Amino acid sequence: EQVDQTYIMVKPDGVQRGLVGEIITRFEKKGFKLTGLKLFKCSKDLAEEHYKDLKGKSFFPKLIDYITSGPVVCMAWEGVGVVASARKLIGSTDPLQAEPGTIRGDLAVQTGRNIVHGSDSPDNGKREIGLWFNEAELVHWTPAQAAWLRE
Ligand code: DAT
Ligand code: MG
Repeated sequence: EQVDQTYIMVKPDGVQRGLVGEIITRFEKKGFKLTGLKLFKCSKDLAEEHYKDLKGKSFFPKLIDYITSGPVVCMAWEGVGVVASARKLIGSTDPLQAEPGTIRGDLAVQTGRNIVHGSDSPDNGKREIGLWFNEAELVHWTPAQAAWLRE
């Protein structure tokens, strides 16, 4: 099977609210592999490149202000089906519509403060990991539990 990568980011509100550990735990417990992790303050240029598909939307300037307003936690996660599964774990863009049990469904109330980002396709996962990480910051390793997660 195809092993994919996804870029997950705890947004500034998630960091300020002390939810970093909780969010990392959801992906760890599911059984995906962490391959990159850092606390980071991003530039306006990087935020605009990351969200370039949304350039022109009325909320774009506010979105860029929000993402650059404080530190974020950048993560790369790897696994079979990780992109779609991470989107399910995260829940709908509007936290009020997100199902209970999802990160946004459990921990957030507004689209403009939805605490976490997840790539929407395997291609965007690769693109975004390339934007936010240097190759030297990514770690290729075999978790000890691998044989107990997949047959
Ligand atoms: P997602 O983060 O669920 O992939 P998206 O890619 O459509 O959602 O949008 C990126 C972010 O932009 C989203 O997390 C919050 C913000 N956003 C999206 N739609 C918005 C809207 N209608 N009003 C305000 N912010 C919005
Ligand atoms: Mg998106």
